[in-house]
Amino acid sequence: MKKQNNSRRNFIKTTALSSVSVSIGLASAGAFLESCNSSKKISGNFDKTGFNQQALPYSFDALEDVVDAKTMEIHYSKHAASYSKSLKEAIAAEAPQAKSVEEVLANISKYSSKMRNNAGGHYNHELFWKCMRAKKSNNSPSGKVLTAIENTFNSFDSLKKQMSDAGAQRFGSGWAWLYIDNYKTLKIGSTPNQDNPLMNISDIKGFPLLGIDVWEHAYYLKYQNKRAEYIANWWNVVNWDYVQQRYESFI
Ligand code: MN3
Repeated sequence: MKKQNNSRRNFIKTTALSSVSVSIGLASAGAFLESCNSSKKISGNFDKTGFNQQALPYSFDALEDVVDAKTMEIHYSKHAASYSKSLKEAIAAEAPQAKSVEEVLANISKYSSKMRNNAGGHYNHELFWKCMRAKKSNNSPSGKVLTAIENTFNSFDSLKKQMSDAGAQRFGSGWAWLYIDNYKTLKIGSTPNQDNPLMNISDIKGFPLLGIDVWEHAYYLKYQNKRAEYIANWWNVVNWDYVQQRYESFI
């Protein structure tokens, strides 16, 4: 119940700050929360992910100060390409009717470990490339997503600290996430291997807004064992416009 109360408070706070939503009023907010509390499946209105690898939205050397070109090339054209290829094999064998990666992830407990590893791997990387752009100084969120971050974590710096810690403390390979749960509350967490918050078997559940790959293949050539340094630099290339689009598709 505490969670619901917190979420109600956050929602009302966010609502009060939004010029569009001021007229909704508390009665509607209550009805809204009732609908969130139902067993409705987690899904944003965001475009669903297909099974083919999409073109990288920038050149291999575009993030050079933060992610070196060689790492980007191997990561995209070898590691991520192989998740897409193996996912298509698993889809053909186990779920030929499936239309999107999202629907597979929501039912991932029904499938093989090959499906779990590669559906997760493909989805996570397709998201990861779009979550980055060329380095910007003072790179930071703005607009509604910043308001939500400040309401939830007090400050952008606090979000960075918590998500950096989640990534640094993930033992072995995995991902750290900023995601939005079914109560429309922002959360931070991490998952092992190629799991993600859309999987019905995940300990953390929600719609991913931003993810950082903390597998060694994402940083080892440039940073070797210094994962925390890779994460600290990575904040300079986060594409907050894209994170904002994902956020607005969900709220
Ligand atoms: Mn990777």
